Amino acid sequence: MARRALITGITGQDGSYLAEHLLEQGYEVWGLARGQANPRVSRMRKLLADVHVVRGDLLDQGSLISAVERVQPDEVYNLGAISFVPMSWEQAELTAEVTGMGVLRMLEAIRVCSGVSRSSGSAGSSGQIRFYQASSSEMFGQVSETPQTESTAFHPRSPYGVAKAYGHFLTQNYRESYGMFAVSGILFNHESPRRGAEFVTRKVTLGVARIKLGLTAQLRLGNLEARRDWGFAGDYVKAMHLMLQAGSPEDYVIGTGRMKSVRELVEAAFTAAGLDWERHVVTDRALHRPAEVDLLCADPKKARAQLGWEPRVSFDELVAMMVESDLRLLTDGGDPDQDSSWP
Ligand code: NDP
Ligand code: GDR
Repeated sequence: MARRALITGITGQDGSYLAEHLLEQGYEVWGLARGQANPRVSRMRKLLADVHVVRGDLLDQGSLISAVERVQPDEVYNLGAISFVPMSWEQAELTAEVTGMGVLRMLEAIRVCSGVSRSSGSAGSSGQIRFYQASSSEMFGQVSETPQTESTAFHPRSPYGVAKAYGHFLTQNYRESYGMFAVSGILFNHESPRRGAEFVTRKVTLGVARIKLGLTAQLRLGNLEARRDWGFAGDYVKAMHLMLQAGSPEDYVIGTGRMKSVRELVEAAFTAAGLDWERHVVTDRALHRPAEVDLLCADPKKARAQLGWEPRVSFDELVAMMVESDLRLLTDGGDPDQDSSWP
């Protein structure tokens, strides 16, 4: 019988790549979708016709229990979150509820449905549901060492980072308290043509495409000096799957081990379209964050050694892929804020 996976955050960037990857592996894939008329759910249904949809919300404990009861998954991937860091200052409480407490609700749904009792603290005979939590390099925040490994201390710099740290420790705690197969992937920034337009990579590649096509002349950005370890989302979802196939439940850092600044990202994207960035980019203090994460760089040695995982797409290939995709999208008259932003 096909293995069954339940993915929260199915309408997001990673949800789509993970669903495609699991379908290729022969899984029956279920996506948890929220809202009564969520346009992102219709978009997802069009592109991922083989994914089954179950209704639920990370804010609603009962809905998660019902979803797990209905789907009876072998594996649960918790990708649902408020994931845009600036929004986490504006809606700090909601971020704590969805990105932090949502992890508790999902773990509780699994615990209850697998018959794991609080007192015995061990998995019931109904079989073990394996759980993946989407942890983030934002938990490192103000870094104490570079590159960052699985044992680097956390010093989150945003309500988002704090909420992710809660989910991370809770996942560890459910593993230790109940013997659950619950793991966290500490993933560094990963991007793709399906990245939301609010994140800096996509904002830049869409800006480049608009300037190239004469739709605008200027791109307004915040801090150009921040440095990140950027990889391709399609590579990273494979690591999520590998973590749940491992012999024992452990956490892993996933990234490329290479760091670039926002300035270098901008240069690469404008150059890919034959443009001079200095003629078009303006910086705006209003786009700086109350507390910035200056640099992040992964040490993915453990994932390479234990999972055999390697990133395949280089930074330059990623930027070229995104610029090309956005040029095609806008040339074809697509609206990046609507359904057509997905190739
Ligand atoms: P996206 O922002 O693209 O997707 C977020 C998903 O969360 C959407 O499907 C959204 O659904 C869903 N969601 C939001 N609120 C709720 C809720 N109340 N209940 C259920 N689902 C909800 O994120 P990514 O795909 O980029 O990232 C996936 C996960 O990985 C996130 O948890 C993110 O924080 C984490 N992460 C991402 C990294 C990256 O670089 N991309 C790096 C490290 C971690 P809806 O359509 O209904 O809004
Ligand atoms: P990040 O991604 O906060 O790292 O979180 P984002 O692309 O938003 O920012 C990266 C860096 O770019 C700087 N920056 C700008 N950012 C945005 N969005 N818009 C701008 O105009 C701009 N100008 C400069 C930022 O200050 C920052 O330093 C992403 C999300 O996917 C999280 O969910 C995930 O956990 C982390 O990556 C790892």
